[in-house]
Order: sequence, then C-alpha cells, then structure tokens
Amino acid sequence: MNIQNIETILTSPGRNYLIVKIETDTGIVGYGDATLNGRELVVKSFIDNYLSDWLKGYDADRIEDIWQMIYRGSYWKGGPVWMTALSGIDMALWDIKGKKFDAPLYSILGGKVRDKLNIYYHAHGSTTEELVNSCKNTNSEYIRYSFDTINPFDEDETFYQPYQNLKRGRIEVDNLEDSKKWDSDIYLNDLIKKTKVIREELGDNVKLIHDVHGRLSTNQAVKAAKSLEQFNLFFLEDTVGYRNHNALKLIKNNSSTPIAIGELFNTIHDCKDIISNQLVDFIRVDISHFGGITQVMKLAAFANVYGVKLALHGPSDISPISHNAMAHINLSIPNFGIQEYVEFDKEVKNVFNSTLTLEDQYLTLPDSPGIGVNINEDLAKENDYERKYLPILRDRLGALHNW
Ligand code: KDG
Ligand code: MG
Repeated sequence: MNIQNIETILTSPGRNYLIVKIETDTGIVGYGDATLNGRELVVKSFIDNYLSDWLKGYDADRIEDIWQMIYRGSYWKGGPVWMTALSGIDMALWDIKGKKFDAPLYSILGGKVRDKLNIYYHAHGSTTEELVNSCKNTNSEYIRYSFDTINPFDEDETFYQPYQNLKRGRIEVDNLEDSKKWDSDIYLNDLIKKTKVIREELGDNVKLIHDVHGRLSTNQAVKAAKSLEQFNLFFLEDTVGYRNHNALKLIKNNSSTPIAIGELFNTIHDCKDIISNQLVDFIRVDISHFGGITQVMKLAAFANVYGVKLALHGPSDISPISHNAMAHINLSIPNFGIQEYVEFDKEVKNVFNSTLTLEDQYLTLPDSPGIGVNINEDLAKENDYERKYLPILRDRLGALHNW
C-alpha cells in the first residue's frame, strides 16, 4: 500500500485550518491536521515543497519508519513548524491504517479502556457577575474560567485573556503590529479575588481550571499557586513560560495546587524531566504540534509510569481531525485525565464531517474506521484562507510581554 500523493488543503470556514490528504495506490485516503494558528502558510509550504515528493512511493503502512525519517532522518528538526507538518502526516497515515483494517483507531491503539470521555467547559466574563453567570450557565462539573481585567488606574483600559469558543477564540488581528495591553500584578490580584467568588457561588464540588498562559513571573506564579490552594483547583495551567522548568520546582515545593503544562511542547524531550521529577500533574501537549498520534501514545506510556495524566490541548484553532484523534487516544490509554473540547460552528462541521459526539457532557465515538472525519473537499476549497494572527502583548510601558 504505497503513498501515491500528498497534498494540503488550506480552508477557512470561520477560521483557518490546514488539512493533509494522503492518497494510496489502494484507493484508501487518509486525512490529518497540520494547523499552526497564525503560521499556516509556512507549514503548508514545508509539506508541499519538501515532504510531499520525498514520501511519494513509500509504504504507507510503515508509520513509525516514516515518523523517524521525517524527524531523525534530517539534521535540522523539531520546532512548531516541523512538528506540525509531521503531526499532520502521522494522523493521515493512522487514518489510512484504520481504514485498511476497517477498524476504529482506538481499536488499533489497544482497544477501549473506557466508554466515554469527560471534558471541561469554558466560562468567561469581564465583570465578576458576568463571570459567575457564565460559570453557572455551563451547567457542568468541570469549568475552565477566564476573565478580562479592567485597569483600576484607567477604566477605559482592559487586559484581555484568551479563551476558547469559536468566535472569541479566533485570532483577532490582521496586522502583526497590533497589540493588546497587559499587567500581571493587576491580573494576579483579580485572579485571586475572582476565584474566591466563583468558589463561593458555585460550591465545593465543581472542578475549577484556570489557564495563566505563561504570563506570570516565577515569584508571581508561586504566589498564584499558593493563594489558590485554598480554592482547591482541578489544575492551574501554564503558570510560567514553557521552558522555565526550574520555576515549576519552586511552585511544586510551595503549594499543592495541581499543575498542568504542555501545549507549547514539540517533543518528548521538552517534558521528560518535568514528568520524571513530578513537577507536573497533567501534561497537555497539542497532538498537532507534538508529532501526532505516534508521539502522543509514547508520551502517555511514559507519563503513566510517573502517575501523570493527560489533559490534551483542545482549542478551536486545531481542527476536528485532531479532536477525533485525541478522543481515540483518550479512550485507549490508562492515564486519561480530562479533555479540553469546544463545540465547532456549523460552518466548520460542514467541512469536517466528524463522528465525535458530545452528549450530557461526555464525548463518545462510534466504531467507524480510521479517525472518523470525512472532509467535504469542494466546500473546504470554497472557503478561502484569511490571513490572521494572534495579537502580541505589551505591558503598560510598551515593552513586549509573554503572550
Ligand atoms: O492559538 C493559541 C491557543 O491555542 C491557546 O491560546 C489556547 O491556551 C490555550 C488553551 O489552553 O486552550
Ligand atoms: Mg492553554
């Protein structure tokens, strides 16, 4: 079963997604997700200009060998562009393998160890009242809350926090120069106050999650984890920048707040030390930037040795193909923690016809073969790419800040 053709389809049904399509000489076709938010054209060019011709004629069954060829077979490797391209190809090959054996991916990965998956819901508000209402409106057990903070010294200025739903999660700017303002001290005070109110208003049993987005200094992050300890979070995400592993040591030594990190990691080497040193409780890599199904399965096995659970990154800026692939993994590994999930808009669902179902706060998958997403290619091609970026952040004096 040889690879006959590899092509990319860049589509924008409300936001940009890059699909990898692999055709084989048996007629079986597989689809993968190679979307890198705001840098889609670079990944597309890497696949179209380098990887596609290289892999034509290769045996599509040899997924591990192809993975090693793209990663180890090249002197230059790693990084988000490289690993997103590799992830897209890897997913498409697993889709082909499932279709070849007429089996759902979870069955090929070892079979189900659970029947369904729980997810967390996103709540957001600018004022405390809006935020509490948004949390209540989720009607769910697991809530990831985020909020905008009004600058107390200038009420016309708001410090924005990103959150996930298709509209708001969409990258908002057309120009790389466009920036948003940020102040970590003011945000940190607001975080502690708002968390207290949410816990009081929603009671002891809801599981609360907050994403700091790496926007705090080490000392501020320690203070956040310590101060929030009394509110019993399910986890606190990305307290500090992604390579600051020593800071995680300080955070862990100073509080029992569960810690999550991982969406910016690209290989197992980025996180092996924090896992083996027990500096993280939930590892949340992004399947489409971390080497696809092949590498996430290896990470899951490694993390399981240390009792670390998976809470994979599941924003709306990766496509339903990634969400389906993650569900297959989560159904078949012992150390599933929780899944981040968003309901996609109708426009997206029309292009990506997915078998993943959300019902009563749980995700389930039927036993259809492969990853389980059919692409309406004609519709995908009608939705032209729109150039958009994530905004950059500047502090109140104008200096660049971690996003
Ligand atoms: O493109 C950036 C988003 O994927 C990111 O802001 C989402 O941090 C995120 C999360 O945890 O979903
Ligand atoms: Mg995050």
